[in-house]
Amino acid sequence: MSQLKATLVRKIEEHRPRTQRLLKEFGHVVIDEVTIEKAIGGARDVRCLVTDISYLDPMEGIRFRGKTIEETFAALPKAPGGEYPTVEAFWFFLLTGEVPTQEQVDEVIAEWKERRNVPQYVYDVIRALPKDSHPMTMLSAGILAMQRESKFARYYHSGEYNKQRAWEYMYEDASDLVARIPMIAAYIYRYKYKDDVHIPPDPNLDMGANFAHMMGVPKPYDDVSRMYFILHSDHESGNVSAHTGHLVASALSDAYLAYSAALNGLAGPLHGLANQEVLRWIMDFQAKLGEGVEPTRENVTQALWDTLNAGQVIPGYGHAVLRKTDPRYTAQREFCLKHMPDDPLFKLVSMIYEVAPGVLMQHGKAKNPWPNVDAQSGVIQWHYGVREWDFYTVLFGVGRALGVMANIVWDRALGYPIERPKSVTTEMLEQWAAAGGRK
Ligand code: CMX
Repeated sequence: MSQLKATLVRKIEEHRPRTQRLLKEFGHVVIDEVTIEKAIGGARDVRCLVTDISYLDPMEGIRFRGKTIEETFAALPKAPGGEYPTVEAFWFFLLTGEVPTQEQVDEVIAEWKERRNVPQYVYDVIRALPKDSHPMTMLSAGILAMQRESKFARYYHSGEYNKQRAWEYMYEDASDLVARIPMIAAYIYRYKYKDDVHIPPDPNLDMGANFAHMMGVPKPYDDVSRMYFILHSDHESGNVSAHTGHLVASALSDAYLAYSAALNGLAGPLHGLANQEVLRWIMDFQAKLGEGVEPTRENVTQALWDTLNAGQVIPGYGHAVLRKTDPRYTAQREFCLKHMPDDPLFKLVSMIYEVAPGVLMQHGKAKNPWPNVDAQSGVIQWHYGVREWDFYTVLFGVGRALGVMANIVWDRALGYPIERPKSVTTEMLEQWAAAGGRK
């Protein structure tokens, strides 16, 4: 058994009694209330999901396994010659909550190389789509097609299915999926935008470096990829992609079914697609300014108001939980300040950051006027030559796989049941409103 799996076995055995005790002895304890506003308003803030993989504080931002982004980057072993940890080290940490040794990381790196082979029929499915299909559609279709490989589904139908052991098969699928998804993403990129010329994987590289290699983008894109995948991995359980993955897997659907569905949620413009929308907004803005006209605080302010007055959202700003600048934004901004401070697009993104919160506050609608992860991510890709911005959400999808997969492994380990919230009718709400509450 690998050291990762052995650690996971130990962690799961330690954890199971905690969940069982909470359910048996304290199941009746009230932890939240649901108002009419919350029921109509997308269950905002209702505490009804449980995960230990990450936690999002509205003011502080995300913590992975109890560590801030800074602490996570500092704690995990770095890639050789790189500034950032390997994705494999982060996967070990996300799954187990323990910081791996270099030896443990090397074992995961070797294991992912064994697991990463994508069957040809998956590529054939992608190629069967019209080439101008959105790359997120291609990614979701590729993951869905790969469902045939599911070890969990095979186990379920074997007649030997045992709830206690189900997580091990989910772990197998989850590990295969996280090792394969960068291969599929790089394939889509080269297929769609690089004349269908592909670069074979390099057996000497970790996941982030191999992804950069297969994309055909030189250093420091290896570190950019590591940073990007780690930052986008998880944002607790209630966001659309994480929640969709959890929901679909709760029906004992396997990891491929669950993640294809999660990707479809990520592809929405209010969620992951916002990163491509940020670039599109900036390009539209520059095109409207015309050649030779420099962006200024005044013309940026005007463009932001034009967007709001047209009834549209400012992409990359606002958040359902966060109430301050997203630390994932800040982490990427720090990367830009260090590696590309004079990039004109970065300067423009920084100018938008100076102006947009004030505009949104004056507009008075958004509860959070501050930037989220998507406001800053595209500019880094653009700088290193990945300028096909409709691809950016695919990169988000590769990272998000880590969080969703870690969560559904634990969902099975802790035996979480099928998810089934209760709905009510508008008439019921009206009756309870008149009565001052549901008696
Ligand atoms: N620009 C303009 N209006 C905004 C806004 C923005 N960036 N953010 C919120 N608002 C508006 C909402 O549309 C809503 O308007 P209505 O009352 O007319 O419906 C009002 O402000 C209140 O919304 P909220 O409670 O502040 O925000 P929500 O929790 O409903 O939605 C989010 C959160 C992220 C969908 C929203 O802020 C938004 O649309 N942002 C722009 C898109 C974006 O960047 N999404 C990426 C988020 C991160 C990620 O998932 O990747």
